[in-house]
Amino acid sequence: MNQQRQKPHYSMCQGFLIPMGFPVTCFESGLNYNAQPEDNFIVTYPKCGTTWVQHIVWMLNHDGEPLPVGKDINLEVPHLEEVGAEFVAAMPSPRFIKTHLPFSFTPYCADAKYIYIARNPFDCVVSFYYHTKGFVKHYNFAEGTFNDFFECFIEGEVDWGDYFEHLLSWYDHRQDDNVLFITYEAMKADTPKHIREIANFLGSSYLDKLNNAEIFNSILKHTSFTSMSQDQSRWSSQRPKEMTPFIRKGEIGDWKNHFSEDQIARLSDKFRNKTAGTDIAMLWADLIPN
Ligand code: PPS
Repeated sequence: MNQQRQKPHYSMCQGFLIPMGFPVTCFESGLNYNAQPEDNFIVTYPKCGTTWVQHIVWMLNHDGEPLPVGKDINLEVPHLEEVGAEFVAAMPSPRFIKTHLPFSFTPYCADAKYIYIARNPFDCVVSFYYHTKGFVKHYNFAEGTFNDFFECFIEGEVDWGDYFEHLLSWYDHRQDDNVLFITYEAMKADTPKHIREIANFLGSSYLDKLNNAEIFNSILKHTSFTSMSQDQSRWSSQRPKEMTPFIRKGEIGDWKNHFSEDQIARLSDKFRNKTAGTDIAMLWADLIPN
């Protein structure tokens, strides 16, 4: 019997679907934030490694101290579209700011820095599914299935829009001086190297901190999947306790436990079509189907 497909619920702002809990006025003002030369943006399509990098930069900025319980990473390294421009502008400089916006919508300043993290779309959609199911008051999708969500994702009918449009918009800028383009998978393969790369990109004062072995080891330890799995209210205070945790599996290839043959073929086709003429497939050469 054909069951009717469920869809997450969203609000709408400036052509974007947004989670229902996000004040539309904040989203709108976030788009108009006046980026400053000392701003550092962490930019991702949802579920591609944002929180991991938010915590790395927060710890770099706090001499290796982990984010204490009771604080919320999305206020410390605030999510621009959630808190709005006024909140971000009132922060002391240098600011560290999270955004999920595609390049053309991201507030731009030639002297600001942008760290972009990409993750393969197969694992991204699985992570995004659990996210959407879990934040009940944002999406009202607690009963939705992976099949339901997959259809929304492949049509680009999810919050922040189409995965591929987002990736392509930033991939075009991967060699800009003020952009650091990394992948979630590369970070997992060699985390110390990428923590160094992030620190180096932020500036010599951050890189110097890593010469202190205590600071470096503390950052490595407290930003590991195991450490970040603890005290998760730091990253997801609004997630009901009974739902799948926000820091969920942190694996490469979990998509194999969720996709049907047909879904593999359809997402692979979309991947091929959307990225034709680029070498994006090389980012995940051994990880995803041709
Ligand atoms: S969000 O909601 O867009 O900000 O989510 P985001 O932080 O981008 O992505 C969440 C996924 O990242 C995984 N994660 C990590 N993986 C490895 N190491 C560390 N330290 C880490 N921290 C977060 C998290 O588990 C989500 O992926 P899945 O596949 O769902 O586990």
